[in-house]
Amino acid sequence: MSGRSGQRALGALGGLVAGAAGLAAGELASAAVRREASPVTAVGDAAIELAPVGLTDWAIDVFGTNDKLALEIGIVAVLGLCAAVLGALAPRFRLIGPAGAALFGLVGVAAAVTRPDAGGGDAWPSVLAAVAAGAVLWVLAGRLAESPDGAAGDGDGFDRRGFLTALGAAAAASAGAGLWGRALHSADSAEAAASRAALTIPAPDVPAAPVPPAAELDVPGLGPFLTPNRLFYRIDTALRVPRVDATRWRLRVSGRGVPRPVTMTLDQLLRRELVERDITLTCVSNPVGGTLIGNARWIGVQLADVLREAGVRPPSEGGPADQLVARSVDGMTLGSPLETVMDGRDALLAVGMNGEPLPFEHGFPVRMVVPGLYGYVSACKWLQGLELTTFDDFDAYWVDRGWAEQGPIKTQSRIDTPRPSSPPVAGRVPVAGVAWAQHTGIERVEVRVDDGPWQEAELAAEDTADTWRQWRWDWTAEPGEHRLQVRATDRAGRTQTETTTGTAPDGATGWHTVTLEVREG
Ligand SMILES: Nc1nc2c(c(=O)[nH]1)N[C@H]1C(S)=C(S)[C@@H](COP(=O)(O)O)O[C@H]1N2
Ligand SMILES: [Mo]
Repeated sequence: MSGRSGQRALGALGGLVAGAAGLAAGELASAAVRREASPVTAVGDAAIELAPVGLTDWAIDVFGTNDKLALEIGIVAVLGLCAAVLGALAPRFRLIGPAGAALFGLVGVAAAVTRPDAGGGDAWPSVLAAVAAGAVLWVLAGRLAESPDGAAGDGDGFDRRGFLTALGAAAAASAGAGLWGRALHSADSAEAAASRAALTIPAPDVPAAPVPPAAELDVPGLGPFLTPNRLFYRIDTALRVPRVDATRWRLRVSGRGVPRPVTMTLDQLLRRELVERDITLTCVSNPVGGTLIGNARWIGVQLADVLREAGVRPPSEGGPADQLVARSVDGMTLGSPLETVMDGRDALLAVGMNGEPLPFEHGFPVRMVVPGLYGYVSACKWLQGLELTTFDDFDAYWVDRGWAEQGPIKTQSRIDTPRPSSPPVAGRVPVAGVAWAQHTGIERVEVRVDDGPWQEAELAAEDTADTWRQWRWDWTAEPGEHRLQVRATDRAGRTQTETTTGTAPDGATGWHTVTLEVREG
């Protein structure tokens, strides 16, 4: 290796270590401030917020629930690449290290202080990260540049041994600081975990009837009627799942037409009448045939009761507000039509999900669930505030990004089996899936093969109108390629339209279509 290229390679290595030092300093400092103020998290959160809807939808499609991990890896990779380039140039242009670090620091600061839930100290982790990275790069570059022509006696024209010693020291210090920061973060989240472990949700005052056994069909390939929590889809913008300490949680109800604003603790919430309800939650980003839907047994408090106590009246009773904005601890806002959440349906402030406190991923300690509304206009996780306002005065997060103000769930159906990945053998093939029209109920499901006549499927027993419904239809399948389609009709008499639309702005339409090859028997 010639002296020059050796120097550049070592410089790049130095750049990487300087970058790592910056990340470690940011991690450690954010433990003292707020873990969401860590530069990578802040920049990631900002990227999610600024990304056009098409891009986030694409990311959900490609990476699914790993979309956030992909984003973090992407950010660290870009950072690493830039750090290596800066490091390679630094021995010859000493100022480039501190200048580059300052630039990245500024990006971090800008991202951190513009988070909706930013606190006063949120700029510090990025500032300290930049100082650490800039300083390490300055020192390392100095070792590479210092000795003119073989002064260190190793023939490379620079102080290789001095450089490697400093590099090792910087790497060790970064690893130490990074691990220390991680340990502090996990101590914080241990408090939240302890508060969850200590929480016993009282038995509901109004239990749900048991799920009728006939609501669940015994067809291989058909999922369970109640979706276990670990299989429940997860959609949110949180790069780090908020871990709220339940003992410190408060809910505030305030805003227009709230004569008696309320603040309550979790204990106070749990002392109210608890109801148990089965409700199927659906994401507006669920494509036709998609999996962003799940059905759970929730325990919670009737939201309308809490609102009434605060003196809230819906528009039909002359109340001045028509929008209920739910705000989460991470600054997310979701806006629901007030008339809908107060129309007598089981709009819940939920604390329990399938027999346990809400998992952190699903909104611990309290979230909203409203049957019949897509999650983005109703299902606020990590809830901390309910603000009464009007749709004219306030656009919630997703509405600001082009999604519809109103998000009633569209009647839909899905074929779960057979699927092209496990093609069936000719003969009698059970075709089965789910259909949903929350708060209206499913009236009929029909299946057709190769554009033939629609055939009525057998419906499983209904649990409630707020839950999905399984269905099956027995197909005498001939070998060869075939196309299966399904459509549902709800109890309001609406049959799913054939017209295919994407998920934006208010939910996908069209018939789920499965094309597969039936094998010879
Ligand atoms: N705080 C917060 N709540 C949120 C979201 C979010 O990004 N942040 N996403 C909403 C969306 S779009 C959906 S579909 C549901 C998903 O709930 P789940 O992740 O428990 O399935 O949560 C809703 N509540
Ligand atoms: Mo969603």
